[in-house]
Amino acid sequence: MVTLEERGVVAVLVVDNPPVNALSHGVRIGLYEGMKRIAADDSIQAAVLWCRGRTFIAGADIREFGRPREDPQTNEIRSLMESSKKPVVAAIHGTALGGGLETAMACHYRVAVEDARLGLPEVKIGILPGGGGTQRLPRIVGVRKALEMITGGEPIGAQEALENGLIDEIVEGELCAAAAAFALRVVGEGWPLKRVRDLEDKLAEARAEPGIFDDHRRRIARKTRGFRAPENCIRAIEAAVSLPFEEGLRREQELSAELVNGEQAKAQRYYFFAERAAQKVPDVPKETPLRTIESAGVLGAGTMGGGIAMNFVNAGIPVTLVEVEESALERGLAVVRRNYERSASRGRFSMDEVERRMGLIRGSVDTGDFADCDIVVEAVFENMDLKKRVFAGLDDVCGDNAILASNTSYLDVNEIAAATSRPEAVLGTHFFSPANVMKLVEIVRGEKTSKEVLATAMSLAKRLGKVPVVVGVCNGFVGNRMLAQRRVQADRLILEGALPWDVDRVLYDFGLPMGPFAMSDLAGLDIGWDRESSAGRTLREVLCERGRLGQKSGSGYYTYDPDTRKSSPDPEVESVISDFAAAQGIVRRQISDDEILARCTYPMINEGAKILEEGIALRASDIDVIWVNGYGWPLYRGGPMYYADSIGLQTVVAAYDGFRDQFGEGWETAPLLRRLAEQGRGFLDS
Ligand code: T1G
Ligand code: NAD
Repeated sequence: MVTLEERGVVAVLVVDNPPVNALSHGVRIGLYEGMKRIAADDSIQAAVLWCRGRTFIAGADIREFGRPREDPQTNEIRSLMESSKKPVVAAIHGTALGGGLETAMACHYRVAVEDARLGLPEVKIGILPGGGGTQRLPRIVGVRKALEMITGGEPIGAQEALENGLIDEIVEGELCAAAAAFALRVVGEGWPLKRVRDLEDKLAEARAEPGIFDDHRRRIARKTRGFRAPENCIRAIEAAVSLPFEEGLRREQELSAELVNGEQAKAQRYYFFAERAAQKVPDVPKETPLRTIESAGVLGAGTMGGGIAMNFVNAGIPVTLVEVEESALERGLAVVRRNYERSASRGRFSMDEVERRMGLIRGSVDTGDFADCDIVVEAVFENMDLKKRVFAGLDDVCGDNAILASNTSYLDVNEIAAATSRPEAVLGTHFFSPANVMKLVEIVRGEKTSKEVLATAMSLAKRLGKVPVVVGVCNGFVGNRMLAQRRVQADRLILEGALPWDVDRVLYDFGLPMGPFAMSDLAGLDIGWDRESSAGRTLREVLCERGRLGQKSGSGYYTYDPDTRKSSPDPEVESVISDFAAAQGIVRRQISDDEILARCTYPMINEGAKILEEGIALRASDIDVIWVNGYGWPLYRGGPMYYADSIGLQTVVAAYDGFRDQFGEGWETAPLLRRLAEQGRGFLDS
């Protein structure tokens, strides 16, 4: 996995461990022995660390986690490099991540190609950079930048790395040769061997700013709620500032050990591979030819259409956005513009960039303008007759090779496809709201959707920076179908005795971004509500009749402060609920938090089992990817199916049986769930 190639007096350590040159055991042995040889061989004056294939070392081998790591350890290798008497230069292309960047930081110099990316993403898999990263990065880029990079986990580009001192030069031409030339310059001009461990000035700056860590804690509190790793990352960086290097390294090890074998890291590691597995469709091979997508169309410029158009624009794909009439088009375009202007005002890009992006959108009220689009995504009202009509129209105006996609949330994609002469080119692309932000896209595969069209949609979604997951046709697909089960229970719980804020609190504390009632208030209680036919049949109807339409009307399940928009529980809602329950003959009782959690999550798990049995989802882990990306299921709990396995399917089934005895109908377990529980198995090992 590692060879030593000599280029005159420069020895090149060549790592070749596809696909991402991870620091597997063989690589560690090769690097260790290579460094020993370099030290011993008098004809060698400098060394370059360079990787074959598509990337520099992308980190530790995640597959080796969870068992003891065999010697040599990477820290020993890094120590050999850093203390080498001959200069060592890292030559970076692709991504230098995690243990890869940590190794590069143990080199004396780093050079990179223009499009290289560098980062410490460990926090995303629930751990911290345990190879000296928390000690070396702040010494190079400063504490503030290191905090941001290590607790955020996002890589930075070569240009930014250069500005922050993380690399010494951006090189052009053949990387390995350029790095060897750089190493010769170091030797020839007698440059000092920069040992990162000895750098002090950036740490001194931070010592003069004692509030720096707590500021950062406050800044990331909302985003990292419930996660353990970010706090340990911060503590390790604090140690870099307050302790000598070797002691800092030991502290990093302790803080790392607290995380590595913990439940969160296990769940997040599982999720890392789940997301990658979701990109594979068993009967659609990697070699499936793709259709070319150079231009897109979006029909409907409402809530979803505008956001979907932004996704294309952000990826540099020109969009034709069509509405029924000018006024609706103008409204839609104004929302898009406002979103971009907000990003610009936050410093994400310039006002010129706003204009450039807006310039990629051609607004129109004529579907004839879709004629040259390679794909059209429909986002009109959720109504089957309307969808069939517009698809028949799209079929007429679009080119023979165009893909026709629907953003429907619930409707039968096969029926929509049948309205066209090209059902093989029709599928669902179910984006989530806000469409320009949420990563999930359920790719709904119709009975007749061709493999080529499916593969093209998957690849396109990735190009848009999304996480696509293939699902089959059924009411609500995977995500919304499971959500509906939770909704049924949430609505019952508040009649039986819980209050909306109890249910929301339990789910929030579980780690979800908000509970079902806060969510209703946000979306509006009047979706699908009709004043004319409303007759107080459901609690929601009663609230709407009282003008409580949700956040937009200042009250819904909660009451909202007109200035701060902060929500608070409302006695009126409490009395509406108890009156409504009384009218239905329901005697309210005390309901525990445990019951709330079980009744909200277990029916989702049960529905997930049905979805698997019906083949609507290809694998249990796909369901988890959907819930993490589309609904904010806490990553550190892996997803609902992983969660089910972690509490044990027998526990779920026993609770279900209990609820069936208590409530009767509606509590039948899915056969797959019962079968696996009886066999003592989980969804993920089935
Ligand atoms: N270990 C093992 N396998 C890995 C891997 C890794 N680190 N990274 C990727 N793979 C596999 C992946 O499962 C997939 O396999 C294939 O490589 C291609 O990946 C001490 C302890 C590098 C940006 O977290 O972010 O260092 O599905 O589809 O989109 O501090 O992979 O084909 O069988 O994602 O081009 C820190 C994780 C480790 C980097 C490439 N490093 N990787 O993206 O391809 S912890 C990471 C990525 C650490 C030290 C600690 C991305 C990528 P298969 P892919 P890609
Ligand atoms: P919306 O009401 O905000 O927008 C729909 C737009 O379509 C309106 O601007 C309307 O003028 C336009 N329209 C209607 N008929 C048209 C036609 N024949 N030609 C051109 N434009 C037409 O609706 P939305 O929330 O954006 O939902 C659109 C679709 O996305 C629906 O199928 C919905 O189920 C789905 N969806 C919505 C959400 C969400 O949270 N809002 C999430 C996922 C999916």
